[in-house]
Amino acid sequence: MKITPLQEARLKYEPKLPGMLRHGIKEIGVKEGEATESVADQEKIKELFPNTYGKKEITFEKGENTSASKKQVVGVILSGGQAPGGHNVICGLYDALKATDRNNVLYGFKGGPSGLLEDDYVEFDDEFIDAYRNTGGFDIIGSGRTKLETQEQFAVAAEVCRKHGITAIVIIGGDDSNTNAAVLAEYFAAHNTGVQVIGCPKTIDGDLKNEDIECSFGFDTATKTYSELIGNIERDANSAKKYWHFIKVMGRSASHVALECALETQPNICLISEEVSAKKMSLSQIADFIADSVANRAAKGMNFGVAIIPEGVVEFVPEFSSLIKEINELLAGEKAEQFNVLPSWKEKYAFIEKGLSKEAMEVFAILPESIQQQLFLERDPHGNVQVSLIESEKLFSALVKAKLDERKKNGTYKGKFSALHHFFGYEGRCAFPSNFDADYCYSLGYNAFMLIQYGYNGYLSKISNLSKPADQWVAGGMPITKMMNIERRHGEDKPVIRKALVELDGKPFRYFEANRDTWAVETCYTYPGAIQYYGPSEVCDLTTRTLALEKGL
Ligand code: FBP
Repeated sequence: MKITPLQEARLKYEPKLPGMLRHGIKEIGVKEGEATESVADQEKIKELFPNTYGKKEITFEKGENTSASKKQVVGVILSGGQAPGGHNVICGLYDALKATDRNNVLYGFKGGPSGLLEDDYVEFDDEFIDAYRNTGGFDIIGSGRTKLETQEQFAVAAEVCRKHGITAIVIIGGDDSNTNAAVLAEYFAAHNTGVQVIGCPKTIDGDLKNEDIECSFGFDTATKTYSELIGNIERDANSAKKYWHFIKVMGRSASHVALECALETQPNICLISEEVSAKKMSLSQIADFIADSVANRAAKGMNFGVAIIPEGVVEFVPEFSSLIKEINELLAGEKAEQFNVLPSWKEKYAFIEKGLSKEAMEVFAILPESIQQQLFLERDPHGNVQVSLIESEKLFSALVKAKLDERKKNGTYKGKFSALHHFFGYEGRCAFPSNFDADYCYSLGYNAFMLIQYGYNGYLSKISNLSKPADQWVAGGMPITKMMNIERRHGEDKPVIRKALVELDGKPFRYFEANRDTWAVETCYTYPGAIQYYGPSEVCDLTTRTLALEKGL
């Protein structure tokens, strides 16, 4: 296969490990900390995880490796959406496993968790692994979104492990996948299978973080990739001076990605879903907020701008969520058929008008027709509206245009408004991992093997002190149950890892809030440029602004 010069150079890059993991494997000792408690609902979580609850936090340090020596056969799974650096988790895991004993074996289950259930796997060797070092993507074994959550699935997984003599499973995934890793770990312990489960925190969305996990991998590279593109667009906007760019960025629900991109590029507008929800903002209020920026800039002769829209924002607008609920009700069961056979949009609209409440209809009526149709025509297999498909960047630019037209009529606005639309999501999920993600991921994988070797089960691989140079990073593990609480999911109380939304009293948001009024009116764009892989450390090893601000830098 032909590879490019950058690919070739990246294959040779040597990821940096935390200082304490740089000694030979025989010199990695372990220090156990305090026993842990879950972040909430302690009694319930303890009852659900009798074998894995309350375990101790652990840290690795230079010292004698006191782990029992036994042959390790490890299976690894990539779960959920792609995130840059996933390959390096596997490379780090493989290197630590082989450095411990050449006879150890690493299997990769293909296509996500379903690979484990279907016993579909590859066995890694040096040549295989070497072709994927420091590369983006999950194509080494593929990923999938099958959830490992039922007792039947766990029994199948246990049988596959027994068949291959597997001693541990590493699950690389987000909050849901790691929640399921904890449940699987408990099952394996309760059934004396002898199989350990270790999780690794992955997702570009950045919503798997807490007092122990400073960030999920992939967030760094993805946000740097989007920020490069947004910066380029800002420069174009400031050159051409004729377009407002509405840019939707990925992040299923939390707005960490949007906020980080805003901190990197200082656009005129960035919506933060968590704020929209806290302030119970309506679509009309949001549109006015953006229109004010357009008008204020136009008054200064600047008929251009950049607005960042987080992917999940519409679900955080209370009146929009109510509308979605009513639409789902309106088309439940047989009613969907009655709706579908109506021959024209006019008749369908009449059906909708009759079925929705007055409040819901008011919201529906202000949506552009293309979005109205999207809500009714593109539905998931359960018949529900696919909110993630809504082109919110187009929705908001249309609402802003309507506001400006009104203002033109009453003489309060005289500027021009010409909008262009973009969606940045898949562009960032498989980028070459930044040095930060390459190092962090390799360390997570290497560290996961140390947790396995020391016999830990139901732990998340934890690398911390990430805002410092890698030699000062701290390696260890945290029981996944510590991060759990009980939440209502699909009508049932479930133990889950708490999803981290943007904290409105957190330092990243506070910084943004303190500056955004100026950014809304002036042109304060910053241009991060492309990720740099080679050169001075202050250019190549930069962490995200979010992490820096959270750490008080
Ligand atoms: P994970 O939570 O699995 O990491 O995936 C996150 C994400 O990239 C979201 O940002 C996005 O909304 C979603 O996946 C897209 O999913 P799909 O890959 O199925 O289109």
